[in-house]
Amino acid sequence: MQEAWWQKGVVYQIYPKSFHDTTGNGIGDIQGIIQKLDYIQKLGVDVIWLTPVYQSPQHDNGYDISNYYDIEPDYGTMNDFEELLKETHKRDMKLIMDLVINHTSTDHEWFEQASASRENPFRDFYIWKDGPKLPNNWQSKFGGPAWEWDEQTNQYYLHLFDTTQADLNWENKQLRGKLFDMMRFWAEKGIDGFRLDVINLISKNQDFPDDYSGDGRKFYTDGPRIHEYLHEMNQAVFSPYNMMTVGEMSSTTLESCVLYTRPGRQELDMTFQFHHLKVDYANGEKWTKAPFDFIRLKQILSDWQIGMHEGGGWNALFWCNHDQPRVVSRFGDDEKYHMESAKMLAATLHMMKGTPYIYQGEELGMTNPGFQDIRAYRDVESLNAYEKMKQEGKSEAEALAILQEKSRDNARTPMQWSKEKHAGFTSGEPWIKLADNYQTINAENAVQDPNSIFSFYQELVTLRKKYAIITYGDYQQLLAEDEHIFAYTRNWNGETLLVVSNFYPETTTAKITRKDNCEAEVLIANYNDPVQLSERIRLRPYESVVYYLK
Ligand code: TEU
Repeated sequence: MQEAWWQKGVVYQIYPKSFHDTTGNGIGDIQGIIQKLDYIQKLGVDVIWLTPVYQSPQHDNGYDISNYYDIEPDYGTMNDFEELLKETHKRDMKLIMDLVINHTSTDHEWFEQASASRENPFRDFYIWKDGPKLPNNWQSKFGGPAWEWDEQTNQYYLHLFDTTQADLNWENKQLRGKLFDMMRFWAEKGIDGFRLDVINLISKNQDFPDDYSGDGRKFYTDGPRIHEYLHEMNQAVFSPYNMMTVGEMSSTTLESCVLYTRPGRQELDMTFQFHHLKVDYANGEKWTKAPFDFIRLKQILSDWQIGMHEGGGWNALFWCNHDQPRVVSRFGDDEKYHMESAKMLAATLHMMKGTPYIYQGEELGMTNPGFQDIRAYRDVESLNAYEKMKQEGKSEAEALAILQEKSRDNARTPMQWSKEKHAGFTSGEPWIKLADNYQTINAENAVQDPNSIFSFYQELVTLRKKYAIITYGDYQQLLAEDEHIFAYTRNWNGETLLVVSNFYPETTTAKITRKDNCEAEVLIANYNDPVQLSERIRLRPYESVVYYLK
């Protein structure tokens, strides 16, 4: 396989709204990112992924774009963006932008045109169906039917997300051409790639059938023409500009992701999949409270490690993003073993094969805020889910307890820079409340402490650069049935990595069968006195050790 720079890279994700505010309006901005570039560079990452900063009414925090060609005024101007790009490149980092092309905002000019009359030339850029009864039983991912009635023209339009996010009709060649032009506009500015929002949903089954066993997703997920569209996009934009691409794949399969990312097919470079982040959904339902299924977590990650390796595809590795609860609160312990468990989770993921993503604040071990009041929540999905849970008979307290664990707002509290007021995020009133642990969990403390979670992430990034086995090695799962330990080996070129992590607060013993007698070096560990490799490794609470054997 041909070597690509991003195979050795690490990506840092920025959610601008919550990163750093320089104007005092309580909303992060592009100048705020520029001020913090040195901090990001210190982490050693190669790429910054910026979630959407295009013009948007912000019903879904920028994933509802009203103008692809300009910057949201709350975040700054095009000049600010160009300065950010220049300053990022100056520090030897790359910048990829978020591309939301499954849908636009209903405030986008195309939709305004399309909904003006049935004869409008833009009508076919969206998906319209006759009423009066709903065209099918598909459900919006944010709750309720996926169809909204348009009074003006007496038809329904499809929206897989919010009612203000209308799905684009990818069957229309002229639309595809316009989207590719827009992508080339950003490529010409010199950006280094794209993260493609819910990109595996763009091709819908044109019969729009009812779904008798689900919410409709089987008729548009990894849909009929998806590979054709991605290849076309690749040839029109990604290949000519030599871009890095990562596709966000909703409810996808391993088989599809191998096809999306196998280099010869010229579609995408890598994919995000979410199966490992549904192991705490009771009966597959997100809005539930359930302990996470550890055996399943290991199995899913291991299957994807092996499957993508054997299929010649490439994984994007992540625990966190702007849609997910904080991992230390989710699979670790955000109180007693905060430091140990945050580091253990990091090591377990970063030693896998793929390109790791660090979501802002993850490197500090930022936690879920545990909001006690529904008025603290901002996210449209959470607010809809709260209402629905109450309608279904849950008490306010029960519904809130679920939001505390599952809400996307868990990831969206302001970045904790210092112990100053509002954690140094803003001099005004933050658009969303902070977690109240910022006095202790903050960047100022972390960067000067060689023992911090931040320093540990720094070390993980450095190791990836130094040891080719982390990039290229294969993967074998060990102790698949063990209820406490996540263990695996990587092999490459006569070298071996052995990763052993205790996911629980009890001490436990890992029995590792070894075929060889060679000396093992500890590459990284989250306790200062890690045990030497033997056939029985005693692991303390949340202990993680990575051994290197040659
Ligand atoms: O998310 C896609 C998506 O389906 C989810 O991760 C979503 O948050 C989930 O259904 C929650 O249960 C992407 C973006 O990352 C997200 O922020 C946007 O809201 C969404 O697409 C629509 O553009």
